[in-house]
Amino acid sequence: MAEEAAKATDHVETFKQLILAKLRYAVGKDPGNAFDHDWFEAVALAARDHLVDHWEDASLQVDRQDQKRVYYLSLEFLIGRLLVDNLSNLGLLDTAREALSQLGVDFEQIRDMEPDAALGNGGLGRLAACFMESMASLNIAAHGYGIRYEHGLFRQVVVDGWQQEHTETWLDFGNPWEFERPEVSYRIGFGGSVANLAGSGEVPRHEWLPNEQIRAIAYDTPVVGWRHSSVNTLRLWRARAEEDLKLERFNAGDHFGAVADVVKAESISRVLYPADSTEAGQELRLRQEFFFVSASLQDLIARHLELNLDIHSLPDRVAIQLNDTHPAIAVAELMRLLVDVYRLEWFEAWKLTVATLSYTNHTLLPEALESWPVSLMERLLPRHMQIIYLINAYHIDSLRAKEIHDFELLRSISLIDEDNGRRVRMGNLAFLGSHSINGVSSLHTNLMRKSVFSDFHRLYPERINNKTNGVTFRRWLYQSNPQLTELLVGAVGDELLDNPEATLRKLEPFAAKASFRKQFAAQRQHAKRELAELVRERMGISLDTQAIFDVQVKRIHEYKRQLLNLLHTVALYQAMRNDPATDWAPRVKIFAGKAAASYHQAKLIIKLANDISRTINVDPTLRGLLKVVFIPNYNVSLAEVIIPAADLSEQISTAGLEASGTSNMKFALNGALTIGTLDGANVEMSEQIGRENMFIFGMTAQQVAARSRRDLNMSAEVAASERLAGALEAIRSGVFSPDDPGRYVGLIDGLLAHDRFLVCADFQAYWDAQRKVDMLWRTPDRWWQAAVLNTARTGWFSSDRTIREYAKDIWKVGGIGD
Ligand code: 475
Repeated sequence: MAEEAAKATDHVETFKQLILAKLRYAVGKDPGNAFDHDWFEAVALAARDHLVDHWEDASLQVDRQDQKRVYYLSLEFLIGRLLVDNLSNLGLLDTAREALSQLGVDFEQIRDMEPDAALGNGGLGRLAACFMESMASLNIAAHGYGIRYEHGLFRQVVVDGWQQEHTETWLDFGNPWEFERPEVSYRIGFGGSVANLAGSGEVPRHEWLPNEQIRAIAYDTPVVGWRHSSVNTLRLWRARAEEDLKLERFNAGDHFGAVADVVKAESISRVLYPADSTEAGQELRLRQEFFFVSASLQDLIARHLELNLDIHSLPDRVAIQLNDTHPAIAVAELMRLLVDVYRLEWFEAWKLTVATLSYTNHTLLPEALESWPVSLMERLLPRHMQIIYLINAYHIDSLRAKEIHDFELLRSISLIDEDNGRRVRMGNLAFLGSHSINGVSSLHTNLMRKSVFSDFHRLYPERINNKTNGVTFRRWLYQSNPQLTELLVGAVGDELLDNPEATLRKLEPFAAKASFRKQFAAQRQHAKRELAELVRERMGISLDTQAIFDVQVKRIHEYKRQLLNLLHTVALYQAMRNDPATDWAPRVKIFAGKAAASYHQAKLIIKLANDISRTINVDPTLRGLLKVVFIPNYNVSLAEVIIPAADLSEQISTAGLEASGTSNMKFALNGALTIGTLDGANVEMSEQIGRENMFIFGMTAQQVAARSRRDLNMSAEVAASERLAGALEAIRSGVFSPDDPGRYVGLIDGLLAHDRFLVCADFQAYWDAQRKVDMLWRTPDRWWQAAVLNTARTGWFSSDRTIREYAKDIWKVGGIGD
């Protein structure tokens, strides 16, 4: 023990010296004049040195063992902060904390200096970040490929209850984690024409002659796994003009014209599209997609060939995962590279393409399905458009050869949609060009088979498979909730940290122990106080930490039904006022989330949450029984504070519409009870956790489908419920908007006339489930028993489990040393 302690002291001293050296020589400051941000940078750079050492070891190992590599192509990586993540996975968290404390610096304070890397909108982007961490932890040789957006997801500011979007500026103080690699750069073409060249014999050759060329420059961020098992690379591309300045034009006095090309080229990596679950549909978006796909494919093929490998062995050495259809143009670009550049014969190229690519679908919402006008594609990517036509024609030929002539079927699987002004369907392109197509929960995958891809599924029944999402426990338990982690380790042992999937189960018997439940509840109190402190500081609202913290945090979208939660809030408010004698359980309703800038209905829902909050929070007749807060600017860092503090997790989407959900898993892992519909991964959660330990309510996906075939006028549902009618009427008549009583008339009338997401239809079931929540809260023994069981039974939702399934079923890769 003494020896170990001496070693730890040694480490602290060494790390302290490293921090001081970074502060002095990399930041250019002395302890005497350093600001918090300077300290943050010094510590990050010190940690980065350690990353680099392991990084080199890892890449040497991969080369030596000729491992198959995984490439995860994603337009979004919603990373958040990296300091604690990196220190923790390096095993340096305590060392860094102690070193800083000896230097008189508060670790928590400098940790807050790091901006979130918000290069994503929501679930899809955060999943990519969890996967990167899991792949490193599992020793899988993987690269993430994406765009280094200069501006990530907008900063949400709430002014008078309305969302405003402000430019996000995460790079203002530089980014200590990344390495710019100016020598790793590729040309990306746009536009122009296609030359027909005489090929060998009968086979014509084609060459794309773009009329616009820009450059993609690589920026590498190391991604370290748990206990620095391995270090992978996230390679993000920045767009640059070929030439910084047109000198001739400048000299002729045209100062703006001289840099116009630069502005146009660099706009590609300027900003993340803020639409989530809606298709963006603009030329710049298609440019972003092609830009990062082309750079990534050129890069990975160059790496493959550098290892003296033949292009024909690509699928043996390389697996490329397409995160949704955003990178689906990869199908055509890989074909172009193989046929036009590497001169492979078409069908050989097609075989390699399909064997290399696989595609994950994240949503069935029709408004999210990507398609591009043929005219735009022809103008921007003329050779790719030809290739898409050819793929389509050969595919239809192959079906006809199998005696498949059904016109409707051929129409539905076509890559070209002829009904809406000729568009390229990116989902169909991704399906046809991939050997594996996966959904993200069991229900979602089954619905994929029955809906969007039903015809493809009939033709290729072996292609669609399920990979239920998961979350990384390192970030979403160990880092975000160290108090709970300590309690769990105390109960089931250290093994929890290395093998949580199996070890969490050992917690089950502790649910029956009163003393453990008490500690579990005490830990929650601690987390709730921290959140209450944040809310007080940021919003000046004080919260009762003895109340149920009832939380819905996610993108604002009608299908996620924040409106259902708000209707319950209003109904509860009215019930509490009308019936003060009832022993109501005290509640705090917590909302957070961003709305797409152009999504008016979602922005109105944010305003409504704020209007309700303003009215309810000051009503003295409630005696503090109910509070409502909408916390602005939801992001990864805020989630890390909110989730550990939740008692109740709201997962209430219209069944059949949430592909999986991932915050549902994070909440359950931290011991919150879920109130939710049988949607997405909630279904599998209820199988693992037990329905008796959740509050499941509402229509099933099947019932939703049946109800939606009738008209969606809700008069009957509303007439049947005085409570619902009362809540709707209060909102409609301006009780919460006295400054503008008509504000919600359209919203409520719309809901009554056409309730697309069945808010009214599910209201009564939701209300009843919420009363069960109150009842359980009144019997703390039972509540905390269920809470402990939630944590104990959520091990299966680790993204390590998900990634192992991808590795085995889709990528056919093992970890280093496996
Ligand atoms: C699902 N984003 C969740 C999560 O699988 C699921 C769409 C278009 C453009 C930009 N972003 C998007 C999504 O579709 C998205 O985030 N989907 C989400 O993926 C991970 O858990 O249910 O809604």
